[in-house]
Amino acid sequence: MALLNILQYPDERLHTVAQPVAEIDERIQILVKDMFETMYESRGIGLAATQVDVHERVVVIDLTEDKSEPRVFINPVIIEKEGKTTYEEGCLSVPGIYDTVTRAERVKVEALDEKGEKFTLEADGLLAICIQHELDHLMGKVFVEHLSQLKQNRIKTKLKKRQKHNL
Ligand code: QAP
Ligand code: CO
Repeated sequence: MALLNILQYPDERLHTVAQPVAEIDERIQILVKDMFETMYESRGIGLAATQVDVHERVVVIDLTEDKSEPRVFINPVIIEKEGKTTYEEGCLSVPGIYDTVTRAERVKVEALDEKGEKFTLEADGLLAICIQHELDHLMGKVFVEHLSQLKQNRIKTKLKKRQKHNL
């Protein structure tokens, strides 16, 4: 297993649109394992392949404290959305920054699991928010892009300063 490097906003590679996974082979299974290890190590609840500079439609999510409910979404598509909800979101690619985003309250998602089996999931609550946040990453969108341009500029300046400082 291996820890992967997480791209930090405003890295332009976070705006890459991911391609569908063509075949769920050993390479994808290793990627999924490494993404879980990386997410758990940084105490996240969701990670998209885009964030580790792999531009294929792979997402991992585990909302639990004890790593007991790992969920894999390969080639996920949201097929239904309902309602509206707001949540104070964060992101492993935007460390230390949290702000309120409005999204659908419930989603129905179709995807493949790590064995290539197709499944459909109806989600609400935090899981629905996390699925939408991670699928945004696969489309090259970071949660701060739901905020005002003024807030985006402030966050960019803050993170660039911090990254320079840590060189
Ligand atoms: C996306 O976010 C998400 O700033 C997953 O210092 C967020 O795992 C979905 C994290 C909110 C739904 C609701 C962020 C860890 C983790 C940080 C994360 C940090 C350390 C964020
Ligand atoms: Co994120």
